[in-house]
Amino acid sequence: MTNRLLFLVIAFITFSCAQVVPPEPVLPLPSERQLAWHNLEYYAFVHFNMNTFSDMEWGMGDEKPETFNPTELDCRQWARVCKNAGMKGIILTAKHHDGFCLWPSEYTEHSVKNSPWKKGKGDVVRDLADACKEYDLKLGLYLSPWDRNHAEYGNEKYIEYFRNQLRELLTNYGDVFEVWFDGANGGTGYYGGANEERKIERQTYYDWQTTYKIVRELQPNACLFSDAGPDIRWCGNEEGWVNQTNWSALRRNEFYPGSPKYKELRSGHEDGTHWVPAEVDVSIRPGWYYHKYEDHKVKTLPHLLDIYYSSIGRNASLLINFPVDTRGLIHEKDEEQILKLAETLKADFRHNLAAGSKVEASNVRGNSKKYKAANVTDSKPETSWATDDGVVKASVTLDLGEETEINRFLVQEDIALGQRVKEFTVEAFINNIWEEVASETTIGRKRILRLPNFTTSKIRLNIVDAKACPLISNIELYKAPKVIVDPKISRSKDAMVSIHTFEKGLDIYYSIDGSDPSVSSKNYSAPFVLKNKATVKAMVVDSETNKQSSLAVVEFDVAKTKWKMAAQFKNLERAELIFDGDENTAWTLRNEPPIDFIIDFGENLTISGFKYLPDQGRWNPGVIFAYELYISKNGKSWGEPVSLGEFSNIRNSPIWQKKEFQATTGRFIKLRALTSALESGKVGIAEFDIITR
Ligand code: FUL
Repeated sequence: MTNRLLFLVIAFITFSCAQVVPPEPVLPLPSERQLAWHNLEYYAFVHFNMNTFSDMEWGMGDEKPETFNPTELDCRQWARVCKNAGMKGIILTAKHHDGFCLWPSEYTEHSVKNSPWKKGKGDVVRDLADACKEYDLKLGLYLSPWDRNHAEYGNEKYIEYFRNQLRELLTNYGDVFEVWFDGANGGTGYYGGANEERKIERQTYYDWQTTYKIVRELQPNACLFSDAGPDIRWCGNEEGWVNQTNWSALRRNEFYPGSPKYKELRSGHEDGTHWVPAEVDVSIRPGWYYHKYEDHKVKTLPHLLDIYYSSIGRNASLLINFPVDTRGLIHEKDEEQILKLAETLKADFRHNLAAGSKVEASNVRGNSKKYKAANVTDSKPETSWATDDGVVKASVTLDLGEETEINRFLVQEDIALGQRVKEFTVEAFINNIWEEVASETTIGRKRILRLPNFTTSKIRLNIVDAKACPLISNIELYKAPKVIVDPKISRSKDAMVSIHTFEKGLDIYYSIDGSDPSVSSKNYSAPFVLKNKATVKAMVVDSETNKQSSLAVVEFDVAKTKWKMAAQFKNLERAELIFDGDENTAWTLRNEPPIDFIIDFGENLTISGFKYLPDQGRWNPGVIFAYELYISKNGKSWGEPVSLGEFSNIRNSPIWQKKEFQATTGRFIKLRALTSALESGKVGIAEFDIITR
């Protein structure tokens, strides 16, 4: 190119760029600190404090500092797990509702300084701050506004105390990226020995504006979290999701910590006045704190994947909690599951199939290069495709150049200029016809659609409605491999065996003769009848990749088709739940033990053992401890128990219990629950089964 030509080209580009007017921002806008926070996306919560040792979720405040005594506390292990999981930071419960402080606060004696851990010389906040630095993670702090230990809770003096503690935390531990203020506030407590109920005026007691100023002054880059922001809002549930429609805008002044309209936090407001994006907080176990009895209830990979796609995939950030255990470590089972999630996400987003595609749009702002369609695939978040003012209906088409199989569609708006899109669809060019594969509402910072697999050579994003001209910064396409986890095998009362996979389109091979199934075994297509005693083994295979799950094995005894609860109970329909083959339904009795459960098998059976699964609900409402078991031919004369004793450790480990005894023939069985394993004194049954000879 001659110099003159080069000059003309440069002059033309400069001229045409100068011509195009940038899109007006759509209010409200995120602040710099919020934009930085958005980019973190995924980070950890750690609930570890006095409750870990008192085995509670909400301590009363009268716990003794001597009780806090982790044996192997290692914040570097937490940091290592979080780093390996792909998380960007850790938020620690420096003080929970029971008031115990993980740092040696100079304003209270109720802290680590009076615990045996490190002979009172320890500081968990310091240890974590150091570990985060070492592993290049951000540090966040949870300071409970409610304090069931403090004598002055409810009056002005407590607010002073709370703010002093906040100052300590925000001054002594380096940079803090997020300050977490819980909405749970006021109620019964120890309160320095008063042991009473203290109600506070949620909207005024804390004078939050003054507290926020302290955070701004000491940690100007920290985002403030609460039900009402001001920077980040709660997502309105603790299960791990936001609504598909999710605005980062909120009519913030209508909210305060603990306000009753929390369900609106799941969607934000289209006409929100402030930028207050949602953060999804969820624990990897049912509880926030560690309880041994939840060791078998760590969320599985499919569940964690659902959470990921229902939070980060829906314009929210994700805060997954680890209930650090009494050793002071993230439990092995929690680590195993979170790493499985990390590995699966890596595979899901390994190859961006949109890269290198030819991109065209129905309208480009000022016909300029600056807002050109190809900006959506240039992997630069700062460049976007935009349309002319007034053009909200517009589409951008990616020509992939060849038939490509896809099942994930990822799209992002340039939120620095506000969240705009109200409605969009995705179409694919399948067999020479444009077919709609998704119809959705908001996008925001990131939207990821999990779609069924389809093959296409072109894909199109249609913006159907927006607050103003759309600004799309990024589109990515993926083909995530199928998730291969063990299948679930169950049998209903009417003897039908079902085998379930997490994903559709996978093959299940099974056997009922005890042999290990292979790809030449029976292929499962629908529930089948299994009346007799048999062991069902099943595995899942992805025929495309030949990837196999490990074996799921369930031993079934005789079917329960004819079984009836023969004892006299008011609520006999509930009794059916213990035969239904569903471990998640249970029958809990109102009365306290001793209680006799008498079952009529409808025929004589020779029995050499029984199995009992207690209620699997979060709070284990009914668990039998001591028992006796009788067998009778006529349901009247029972004789001596064939088995008696206790389900040792059932409170801590409410898993299947199995008891064997000398084979005895009879038509009736009586399980006498003698005592409960719980303080509530209640007993119940999720599933009951027998072992026949
Ligand atoms: C709730 C608290 O009451 C729970 O104990 C837990 O800390 C959770 C993150 O927030 O509101």
